[in-house]
Amino acid sequence: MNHSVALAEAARSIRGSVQVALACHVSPDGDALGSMLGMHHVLRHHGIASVASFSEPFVVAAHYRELPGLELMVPPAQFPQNPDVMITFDCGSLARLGDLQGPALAARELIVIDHHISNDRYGSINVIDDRAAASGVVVRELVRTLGFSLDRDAAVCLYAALVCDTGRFQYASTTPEVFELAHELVQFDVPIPTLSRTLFEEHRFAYLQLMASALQRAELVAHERFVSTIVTQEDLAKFDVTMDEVEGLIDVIRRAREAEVTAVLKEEADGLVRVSLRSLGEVDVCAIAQALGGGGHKFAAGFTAPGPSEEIVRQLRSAVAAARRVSTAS
Ligand SMILES: [Mn+2]
Repeated sequence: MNHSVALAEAARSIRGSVQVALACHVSPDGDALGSMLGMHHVLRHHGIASVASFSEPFVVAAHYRELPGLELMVPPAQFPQNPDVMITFDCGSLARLGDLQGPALAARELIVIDHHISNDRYGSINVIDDRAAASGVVVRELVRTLGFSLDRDAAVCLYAALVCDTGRFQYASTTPEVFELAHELVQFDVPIPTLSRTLFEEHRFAYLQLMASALQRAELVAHERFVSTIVTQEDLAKFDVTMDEVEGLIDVIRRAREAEVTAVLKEEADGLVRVSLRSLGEVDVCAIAQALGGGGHKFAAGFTAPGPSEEIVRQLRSAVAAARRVSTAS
């Protein structure tokens, strides 16, 4: 099914539905929340009942608090068990739906809206554009295909999706089309300074101190062009910070000029380690993450693995070294 056929199929299915159930990936980021809530606003605005949620832990990180419609979401326990039409946003695999995998498997129609190259196409309709800068871009296309209009709240949500996944219009994904969409969205009274400050700039002082300690602990392997750090449960307790506040840490670590690949390892309470990876482009971190059970994009990917963290760092170092050997040989 090509992309425009998939869009048309998705639109047909949504129009014929009595209720649409929306879900995004666990521990949602700005694109996951923004693309899902953007669609939620549009559907409600056009008289289509919709319900939106994501898996436990059902907590939105504080820096997303300016996204309109957070209060319209329901906890996953209130999500329909057998949805007629379900749409997932920015979610590359069923597993990333967490508690909402059951409803996804039970849904009569499952529409997958995504831009991850690693997406395993688990839907009955897969609207996946790996060249799109954000899932929010795909949502804009779907809204257009539906013949629906954006409203102010939807525009703010899609703008948040776009700025988060392009790193504020700085990553390689920042194409002329991205600026065209941004141009369209900012016609809707988007609170740009407030969003910029809350999404990217502002942190609790306690987090800044945790960051200082994580930076001090960071290890650079200069000859492998690899830098990494670890955030432990002890750190969280010591500084009174929650793991969802730590999301932006990698954007500081990856500034190391000596590094091509950056890894941040977060030791979760259940003993699993959540790993985020970034690359400047020479190394395909999506391939590394996929080999370790995760996924993502060429420049930004992640996976979850049992610890200990030191062992994961060793695995990553050899994977990065192997990838660099391949890329320098070709
Ligand atoms: Mn995304």
